[in-house]
Amino acid sequence: MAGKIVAGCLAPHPPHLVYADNPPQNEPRAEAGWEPIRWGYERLRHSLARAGREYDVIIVHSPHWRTRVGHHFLGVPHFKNLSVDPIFPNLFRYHFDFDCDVGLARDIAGRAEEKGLVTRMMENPDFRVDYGTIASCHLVNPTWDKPIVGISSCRVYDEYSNEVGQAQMTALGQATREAVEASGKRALLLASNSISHRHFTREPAVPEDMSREHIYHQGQYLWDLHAIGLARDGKGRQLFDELPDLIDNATSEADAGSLSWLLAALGFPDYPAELHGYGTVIGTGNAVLEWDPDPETRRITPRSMT
Ligand code: 2X7
Ligand code: FE2
Repeated sequence: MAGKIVAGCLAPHPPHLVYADNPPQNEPRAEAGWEPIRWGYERLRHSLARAGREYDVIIVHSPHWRTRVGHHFLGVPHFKNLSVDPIFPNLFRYHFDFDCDVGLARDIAGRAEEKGLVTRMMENPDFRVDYGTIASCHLVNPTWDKPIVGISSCRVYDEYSNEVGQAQMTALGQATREAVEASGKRALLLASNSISHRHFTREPAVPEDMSREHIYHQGQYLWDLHAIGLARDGKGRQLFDELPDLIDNATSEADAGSLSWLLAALGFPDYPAELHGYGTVIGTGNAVLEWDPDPETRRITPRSMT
């Protein structure tokens, strides 16, 4: 049987969300915080738990595993270590312990090479997996009962141009889709990405003090709404084509290519995404979005507001 993409999700990774969840794997403790996004993740998990949505593997593309030469893939069957956010070590010191689907990773890498990309398997068993990979996977599947394919973000957008970045992410997305179909597996794809990314430079004394949380800049907020609107309207191709403008104008970490990779893997969806939640974290815009390629299981809340 041919494999398939069960869902593709925009799954942002602010470490604050994991901190506020208080899972046993994370050392720091929080009182609460950032509920609009964390409730969005609850809704996403509920949606993925419905009949017909079962998946065998999670494939995640993360902005915080940045590689200068090529697209790297986690290449060890099991990883166990401590992941620390270098900016927020007070919020994120997470003890991870999970399996990787190295076979599928190798196949994606091989197909990407055939399309002209440089790739590399990351085979250091002591590698400290980045917090972008860990946070998104934790928030979507806190039991970690599925193997992971982890993909780095190659700095092509910075080192070359947005155009080269978009072209490489298209190839990487297509390679991912082809490898999933050839594998016979059901895959869940996660683009670990915020949208707008202008953020505070001072942390409140209590990081989860929600009286201090708000959007940083109205222009950034409008970019968030525009990107979410395109996703909800089924304009995946337009969203992809406008990502270079978003990158340049919304200080966005979409220059990591995660969302471009996802849209390409989904074949630039012309069907709507479900918005599970939206909110800010230290002023950055974060949406939890889900594209379900299967019209039989797709559930969309009708849009009645712009
Ligand atoms: O990496 C992040 C992020 N993308 C957004 C908000 C806060 C912290 O870290
Ligand atoms: Fe980030």
